[in-house]
Amino acid sequence: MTTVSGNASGSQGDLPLDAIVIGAGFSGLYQLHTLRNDHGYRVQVLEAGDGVGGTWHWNRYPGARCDSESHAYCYSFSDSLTREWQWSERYPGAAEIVRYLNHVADRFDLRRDIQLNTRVVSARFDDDRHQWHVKTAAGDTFVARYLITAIGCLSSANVPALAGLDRFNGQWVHTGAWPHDGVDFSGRRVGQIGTGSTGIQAAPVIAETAKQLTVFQRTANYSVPARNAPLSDEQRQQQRDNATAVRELMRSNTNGHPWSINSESALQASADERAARYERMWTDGGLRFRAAYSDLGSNAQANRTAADFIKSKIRRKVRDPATAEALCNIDHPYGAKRPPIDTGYFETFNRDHVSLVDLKSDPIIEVTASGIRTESTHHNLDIIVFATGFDAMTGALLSIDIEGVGGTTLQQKWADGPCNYLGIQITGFPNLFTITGPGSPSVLTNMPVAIEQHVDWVTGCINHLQQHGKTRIEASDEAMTNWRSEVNTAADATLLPTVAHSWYLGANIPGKPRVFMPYAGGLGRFREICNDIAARNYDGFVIS
Ligand code: N01
Repeated sequence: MTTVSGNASGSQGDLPLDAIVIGAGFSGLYQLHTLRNDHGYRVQVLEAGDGVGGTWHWNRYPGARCDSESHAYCYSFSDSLTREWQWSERYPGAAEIVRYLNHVADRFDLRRDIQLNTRVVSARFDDDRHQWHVKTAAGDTFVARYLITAIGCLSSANVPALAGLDRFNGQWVHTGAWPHDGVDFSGRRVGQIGTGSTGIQAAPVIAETAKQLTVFQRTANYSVPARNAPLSDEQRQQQRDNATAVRELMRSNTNGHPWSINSESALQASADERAARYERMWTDGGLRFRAAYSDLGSNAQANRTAADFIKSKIRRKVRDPATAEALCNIDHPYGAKRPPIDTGYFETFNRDHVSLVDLKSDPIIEVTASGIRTESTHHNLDIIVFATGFDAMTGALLSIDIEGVGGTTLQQKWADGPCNYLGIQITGFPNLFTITGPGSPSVLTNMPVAIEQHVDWVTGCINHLQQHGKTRIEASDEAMTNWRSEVNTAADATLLPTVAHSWYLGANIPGKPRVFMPYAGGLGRFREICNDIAARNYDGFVIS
């Protein structure tokens, strides 16, 4: 066992590392860059994977592609990086994002402070010295003043506990931990469980080579065509020319995407106007369909107009009427669960070797040695693909044994669900910052924009402590309780909490406390709140 420590460039006297960052995805890379390159702190990044890339390092399933547009799904902190990097398609594929993040790691000389293949298993706060002691699976200990988790919101894979899975003689894989040497579907009978954003991306690509694909659907889902396409030189030039204006827009609007939400109500438009607008947005494709009217996210009646439009499109695409009805039997408002976008998802069900099993009417009983048995049928399978999502927002944090003041663990603190201040700090866990933690806008936004906001705020906070000779910051109980009600109030102004089975509420994980996790008040508003708190000497935090 080794203990690693070192001196910051004069910044913290004889203290060990200034900061330990867990994770080398979008958050971890930028946190390292800004703390070390911009401000001279000594930082160590610990990353479980054998490469940088975070989410995109692990999610290499067929069809893995970002739903945000490439010119927006990237860093904005460096103008020269923005000018240099050339995206190839409207939406970046997983491999291209991994290439981009590797480029960033090289471009900003980040690798020398990133230790790969290093899984953090525990972290303990030393209350006397105001330091975090972080242990890895290999038994090494790292010590630093600050601990920053940059471990992603969707990084703890959810494999449902299906009876008999251990007896299955074929291969099974989860999309969030995809084998890096790929999975060969050719000539194989594949069962895919899950029809969220991931499943909807994966099914059409798996169907291209599989002998047979059976999609097991528990909840039918909306999807709008992505309309992915290669970017022309002209489009790329236009994006570069507009980069500054688009960056300002993304930083100040609700969801961090490069568009504004139409300010008109769907209910004030005539039926013809609505149809024309939805048709236009459908043709343009992508997540911006949600921005067609101001009240789609907040008014059930307005939402139904968009939902009915999408269902009419699904019915037109899918030839078999029973399959079309099962795909349209959607039990929630459009956008109240994270809405996918797709490339040929519904059309895939017109292929002879692809079928849909509606688990609402024909639930899974067990996995057998040779497939999946539902109530009515045994489905013979060679490969099972779990596109069953994640223990979102808290799963990865709680998988590390984090011990705060007085030996209280994060598991104990969050036994009734996550509670923190601004998504970033938890009472009893001083000097711990959780980038895009529960209570932050994160998953309701275009992630890199939300990540940059959180990271910049943390860096500003650490600078503030440094400048004032302070070594400890902790959210107050009152601030944390108030933030919980702010998160609830913001959610209640939308249709998001009306869906009982969404992962936003933790409902996809048996036994997980039902707490609406992300902040739904919008990224622009969140940024103002965070800036205001910092300007008022970090109001709500106890600094010592
Ligand atoms: O996971 P999900 P995901 N038996 O939880 C089903 C982001 N993302 O990986 O709806 C049968 O959404 C479950 O059914 P139900 C994005 O934020 C981004 O698809 O719970 N089925 C559902 O159909 C997204 O929201 C990109 O009833 C079971 C599916 O599995 C988030 O990741 C691309 C089951 C899980 O859907 C997660 O998406 C992809 C069971 N026991 C994903 N358990 C980008 O482009 C679960 N299901 C950025």
